[in-house]
Amino acid sequence: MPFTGVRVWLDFVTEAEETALVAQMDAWPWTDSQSGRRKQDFGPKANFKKKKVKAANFTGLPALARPLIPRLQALTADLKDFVPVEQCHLDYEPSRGAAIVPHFDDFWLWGERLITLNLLSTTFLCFQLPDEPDALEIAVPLPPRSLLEVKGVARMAWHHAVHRQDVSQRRIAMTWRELTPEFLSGERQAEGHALLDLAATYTGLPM
Ligand SMILES: O=C(O)CCC(=O)C(=O)O
Repeated sequence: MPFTGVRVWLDFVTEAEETALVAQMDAWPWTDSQSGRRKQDFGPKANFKKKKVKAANFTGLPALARPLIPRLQALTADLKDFVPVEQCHLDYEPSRGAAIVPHFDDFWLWGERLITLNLLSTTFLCFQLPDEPDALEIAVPLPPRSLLEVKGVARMAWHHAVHRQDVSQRRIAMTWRELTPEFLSGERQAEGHALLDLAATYTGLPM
């Protein structure tokens, strides 16, 4: 199995921007999540098993993302049409043993490209094949303030994880997800476009 589809850009934000982003996040409540993580979500509420999605309490992406989205769209010609409909903040602290187990992100609602801004400390996003997790692991280093894109084979065929031992200091991941073609131009485009309009208000608060 080839390993392609991962790119990392260093220094996507400055140290001053990082400090301001984290201060803004910490001014909002964090919600306890699985495996010692805490989270803040800005996005539609989805039932992945029943394939149902609704805006529910979604009030848009947060204002802090407004300058970052055009910046990431300008990184490559390929990212020009990346329009996020969800932003999720995950807070990892070593004292809570925070981690995320190997998994795929959903394929029905979330599109091919996952984009993550890594804040505060270095960690590794580790990739392994679901059928042979012990055979090989590819650890992608993520320095603070770097931006990661996962797409293609890395997104579709490889599980990704953050291991507990790779969280040595507080670390925050800010992840943006796009919609699948079904919601952009296919059968469910009316639903998809309503969610995109909401996302683009940049008036969101964590749900
Ligand atoms: O913390 C990370 O960088 C990965 C997060 C992740 O895998 C997810 O949100 O599905």
